[in-house]
Amino acid sequence: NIDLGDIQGDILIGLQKDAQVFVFFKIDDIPTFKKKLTALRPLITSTKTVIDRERQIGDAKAASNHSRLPLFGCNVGFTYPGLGKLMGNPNFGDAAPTLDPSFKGGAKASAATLKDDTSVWKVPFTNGSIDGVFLVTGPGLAGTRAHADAIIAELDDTVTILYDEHGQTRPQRGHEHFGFLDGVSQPGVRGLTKRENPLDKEQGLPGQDLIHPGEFVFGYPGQVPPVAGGGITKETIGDIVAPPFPWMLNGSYMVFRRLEQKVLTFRDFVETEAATLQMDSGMLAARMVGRWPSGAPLSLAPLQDDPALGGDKMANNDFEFEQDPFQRRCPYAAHIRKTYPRDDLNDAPGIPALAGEGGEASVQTRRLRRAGIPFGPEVSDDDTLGAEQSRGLMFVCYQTSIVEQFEFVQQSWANNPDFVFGKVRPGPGGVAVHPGHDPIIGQAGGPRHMDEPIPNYPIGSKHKTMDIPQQFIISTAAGYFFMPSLNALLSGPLV
Ligand code: N7H
Repeated sequence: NIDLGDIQGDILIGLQKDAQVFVFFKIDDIPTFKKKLTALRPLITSTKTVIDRERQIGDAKAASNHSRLPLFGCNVGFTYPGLGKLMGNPNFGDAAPTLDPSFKGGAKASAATLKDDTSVWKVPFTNGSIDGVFLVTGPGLAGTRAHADAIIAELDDTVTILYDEHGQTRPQRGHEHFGFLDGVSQPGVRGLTKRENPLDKEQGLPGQDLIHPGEFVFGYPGQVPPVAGGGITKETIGDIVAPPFPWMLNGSYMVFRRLEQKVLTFRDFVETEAATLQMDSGMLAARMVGRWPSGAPLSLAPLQDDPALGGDKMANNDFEFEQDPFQRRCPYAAHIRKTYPRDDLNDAPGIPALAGEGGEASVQTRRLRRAGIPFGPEVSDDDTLGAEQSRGLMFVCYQTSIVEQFEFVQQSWANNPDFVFGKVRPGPGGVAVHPGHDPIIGQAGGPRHMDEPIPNYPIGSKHKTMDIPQQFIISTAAGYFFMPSLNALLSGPLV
């Protein structure tokens, strides 16, 4: 059984949010801060509370047709230096070999590997000064801001606020700034996510594979990576993912990234490139993402948007990629195929462990629970190409291994033009053409490319690789945090 009352609410389900204030702080007065933190604990929203609120919101919707109840949430996380302060030992992690090395090193230490340019990062994220973050959520900005202010006031000068920014759902609710519906696909959590078809033990919503909870919270069984010789499937139950320290039970690592989206640059690129390729610009953008703006997946709707499908949660995830071996429906490099290739690796050649079911078993060890929110103004007359206001996504994701989950997806998949492995086609002169970079989040520290922007009907008639000279998404801050259990905020070495 998952201890829902002990796990912070943003991790497995997500706090209810149309607004979110991110308060990054440094601890100045450690003993007093610890006392204040324990006093604030009743305000920390658990997963159980999130579930109760889902019910309340559902009831309110049914009764009066509006769902914006004044329900405010708060979660808290600490960086490695922050935990070191609470533990009274900056090197406490040396005692735990399984503590995630990237968490220990901090996001900036990983920047070069991930191809982040830290020269454009917000300063507090570059100098190791951030100890923790409060994630404060609510139905509207004013109330959420007031709730955040009240929490900060409680802390009573025991901290310095180093960075504070809010996110907000866009007028086109649920859509990110490029215009696509986000939050369509999340890994289901075995033992928590409702199975829509009670006879299907392996899926939540249709197509939503259930993942063992140890992938996202410490203290539960995890997924099993494949071994040569086979026998491991995506359903195989793994060992308990043990917390590196006992007080890390029911906790999770959180990756935060402030990702600026150059919306005009993206639109301009798509228009210009579509004209060159003599194709519809909406289709080109959809082929870069892997879904249409409505959320409809290209795998099910390859030629035009299908808003009914996009909005239908019983259908909009019900697909695999293996039925599309020539990337005619969805390019291998499309954002959703790169970041969650589903069964694509089942036929990866040359890697025996990945043969057959092993391929998908390996993919399921790389899943993320995403919980981001857009930030910044809508595009307006104040924006010009090359000089855009700052807007984008406050990206947040949860996992029990930053190295094997977030960083692996970003570095070994999105940034890696050879992934999806083995998915090559013969190019001019017999040279293999690889899938290319994830055109949305892939980073190369220079020009990128993506194969097959045009749907390939009839097969092979329109092979094309698209050059992408610029980035549309730029990381401007990042941090790695640990989100402790509610019990760890009440007793133990942190308090
Ligand atoms: Fe992505 N976008 O607008 O193009 N993402 N993403 N993402 N993303 C997804 O399925 C977007 C980012 C994943 O299960 C959708 O929910 C933007 C990072 C994963 O099929 C859209 C940014 C990472 C999935 C976007 C951004 C990921 C996913 C489709 C940054 C991890 C689920 C809607 C500004 C390294 C794939 C949906 C699946 C989906 C966009 C960032 C990962 C529209 C704008 C940094 C795993």
